[in-house]
Amino acid sequence: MSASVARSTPPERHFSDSFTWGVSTAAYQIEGAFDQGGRGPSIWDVFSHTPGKTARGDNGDVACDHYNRWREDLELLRELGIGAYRFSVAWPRWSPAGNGRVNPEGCEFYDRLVDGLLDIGVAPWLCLYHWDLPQALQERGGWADRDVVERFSDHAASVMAVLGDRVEHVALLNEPNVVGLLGHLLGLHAPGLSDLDAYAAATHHLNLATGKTLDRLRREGRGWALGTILNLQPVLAQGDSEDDAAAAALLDAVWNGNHLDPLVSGRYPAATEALLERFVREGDLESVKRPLDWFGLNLYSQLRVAADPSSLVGLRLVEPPEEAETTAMGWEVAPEALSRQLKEAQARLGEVPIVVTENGAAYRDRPGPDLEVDDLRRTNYLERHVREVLSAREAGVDVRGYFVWSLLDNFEWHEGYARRFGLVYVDYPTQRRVPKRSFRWYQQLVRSGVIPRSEDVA
Ligand code: IFM
Repeated sequence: MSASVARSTPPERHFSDSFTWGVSTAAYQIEGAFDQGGRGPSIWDVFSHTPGKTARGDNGDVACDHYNRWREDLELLRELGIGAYRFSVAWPRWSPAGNGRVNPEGCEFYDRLVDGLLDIGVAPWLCLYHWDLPQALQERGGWADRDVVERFSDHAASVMAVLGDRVEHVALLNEPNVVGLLGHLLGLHAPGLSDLDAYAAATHHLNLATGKTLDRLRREGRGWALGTILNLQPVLAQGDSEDDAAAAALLDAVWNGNHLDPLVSGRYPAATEALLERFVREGDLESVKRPLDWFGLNLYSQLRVAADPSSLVGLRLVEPPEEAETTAMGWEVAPEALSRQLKEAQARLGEVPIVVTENGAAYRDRPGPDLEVDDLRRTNYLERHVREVLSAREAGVDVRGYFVWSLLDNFEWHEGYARRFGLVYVDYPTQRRVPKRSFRWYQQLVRSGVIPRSEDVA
């Protein structure tokens, strides 16, 4: 064999062809067109239009204008070469008042999007709720009102009646823990409440909606792969004291346990049971404990916590150590958290396959003269996290896919547009899209199944 042939032997693949590579987005963060096509107002329209709620008063009115530019965005997906695209259906675009009355233009938009994805060979992964509750439902109590469980289940059935002939993978809720905590207790996200009862009620109703809707969609017998998505993070105690350990256990119960525990064991964590049980009716928890066809894990970082008797809840979040690398969100870069969380989730879920439905990093990207972005730090973040996926697989975790958050820079909720997560830079004034280094890195990974070194991709 000649030396040139020997040199051209491709490196051994890290991932086989059956592994799903994707990117994730969410309706409110990219669509814009808030008053186009019969869309109704969502809680995020109201929240982001309330002075002082978002950085610089940013809102999703225009966002990436994806509603009008989706064809161009599909071209990016094609160029990227991924097998799957996770997007969410905006409930107020589908049913403006959230009462089941369907908006034909909204339906048509998603109908065309799904067809467009299939035309380019990309599997649509549909998420039924990514935080944009119709404002009309909020006015009736939103997630804190038990009636929302039925409304969500009707909505899910309505969406799947139209799109379910072409969509196989369906995620029910995206990150209910963030909806509960940031939206109902910390007041940082829509609907902007800081109310312990509202938090407890919303937490339980989000869980109940998951269980009841799983049953409802399963009863249709259409063979959909039904899953749901949690944002989980390892919680580290700051010191060795018992108090710090107790603080970590409490935060773990609140952040990770309040949604994962009832799903897998039909119980709330001991630490939060008393708070939540006021909203639990007979039979509820049996309806929440459901086997999933797949579980979606969103992971970005890990949390550090210390006991703090002066705080209302007895604990405080601790900043990452000075030497730690952080992203523009202030989140610690801790790739090992991903393999750790994958192993823990698998141990809790049993045989359920896991998909990393979000992972990515925000930086304040500085574009060059032609708007090109050399985002080596993001590329490196992704490389290190994908290596952790590989190591979790080697350790026996059944990880079937990985989705980068996100395809495009977009509206990062109360942080607005300055925090960029995209593989593609969006110049908001012109809406020009420019793929970054991380895009090309991901493209190579997807094509070859081999993890490229971030420095090797220009
Ligand atoms: O942008 C969000 C997304 O909507 C939900 N998961 C976390 C991302 C980054 O904060």
